[in-house]
Amino acid sequence: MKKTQHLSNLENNDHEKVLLLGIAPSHKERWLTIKSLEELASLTITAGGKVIENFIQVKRRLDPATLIGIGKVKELTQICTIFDVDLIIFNRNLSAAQIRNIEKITDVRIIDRTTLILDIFAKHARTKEAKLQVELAQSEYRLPRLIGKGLEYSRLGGGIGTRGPGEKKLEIDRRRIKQRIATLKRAIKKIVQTKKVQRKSRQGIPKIAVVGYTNAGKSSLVNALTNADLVISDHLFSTLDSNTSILFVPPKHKMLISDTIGFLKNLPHDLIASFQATLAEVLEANILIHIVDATDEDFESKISTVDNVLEEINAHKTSRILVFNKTDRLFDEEKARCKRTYPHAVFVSAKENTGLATLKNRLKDFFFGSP
Ligand SMILES: Nc1nc2c(ncn2[C@@H]2O[C@H](COP(=O)(O)OP(=O)(O)OP(=O)(O)O)[C@@H](O)[C@H]2O)c(=O)[nH]1
Ligand SMILES: [Mg+2]
Repeated sequence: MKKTQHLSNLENNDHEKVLLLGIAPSHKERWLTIKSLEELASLTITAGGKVIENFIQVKRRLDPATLIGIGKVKELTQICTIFDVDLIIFNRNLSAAQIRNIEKITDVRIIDRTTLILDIFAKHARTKEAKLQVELAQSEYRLPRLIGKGLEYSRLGGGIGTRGPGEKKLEIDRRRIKQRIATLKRAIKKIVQTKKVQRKSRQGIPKIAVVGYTNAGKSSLVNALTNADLVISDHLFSTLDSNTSILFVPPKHKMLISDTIGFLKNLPHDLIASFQATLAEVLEANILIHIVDATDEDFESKISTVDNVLEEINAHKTSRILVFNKTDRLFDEEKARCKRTYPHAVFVSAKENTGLATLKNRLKDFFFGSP
């Protein structure tokens, strides 16, 4: 069996060969799975992998041991041999037992969608805030997935001879992770408190937070509006913490604008909860700029994903300005259609600095009323 290894740690083998696996509940819903595999492919590339093949299985009733059933896993094994696949990424979450069952047959390493996202987070975490939050998310994801041989056998009624060291070691691992989670939570709480004090000193200054799907152009917009020097890249989740900059709006207004972590479809609740320190900026904002990549053919579903996450973190009641970005890449008729559908939205290009004056005016009107 191949050893478990982080995708981002593969320095000598930059492009691990990856097969993506999606499960559709019916033929009718197959296109949704195709769409989500496209996103999984972007995530895989961001993590440093190379997508060799996609595998979609239509299955309504999942097999508890292997999800797709032993027959399909065997078929998968053949494909992996033909294409020399190093890693299979499932587009849904798997239990530790499921991973082991499938690995046993395929002899190829298996990871799930959340593990992939956490891997990218670990790769991109630069600040202390981001690093602590990512480690917390990883530990919380690992904890319920720690299953030792002893526990597995005793659950199956294996009895004598199956308990012992396996289970003991497992208990120690579990305790260690729990202790680490507590330490991380304490450290994050400290950051939250420090930030709270900082925010208090800025009381009275209007606060804006930029939210949106990952890669929509949040950091680019903040850079374009202010003179910040935030990291911009075509990779997903380039930003993992919040950065606050000062925004000057003529003639003499000063506001604070925060760039934040991007959202993604089907983010596990625990993972969102781990980013408490970063999301505090969103909760404290007087108004949110919800930025959308106008060139994304699937932007409507991404708008609703962002709406859902905002609801989940209890920020859905905050006022919001919808901003369509990357309009430099839209044809005139596409832009006109979008304007008809979203008459209250603002259309900008963070790259070419267009539409920014309109956005600033909207913010000014919100905070100070129209003249
Ligand atoms: N054509 C075009 N590209 C843009 C525009 N704004 C941003 N981009 C590109 O979109 C990609 C993502 O931009 P970022 O600003 O990093 O996006 P983000 O929302 O901060 O992304 P994450 O932090 O990774 O969630 C980069 O390749 C940018 O160059 C725009 O107005 N037009
Ligand atoms: Mg960013």
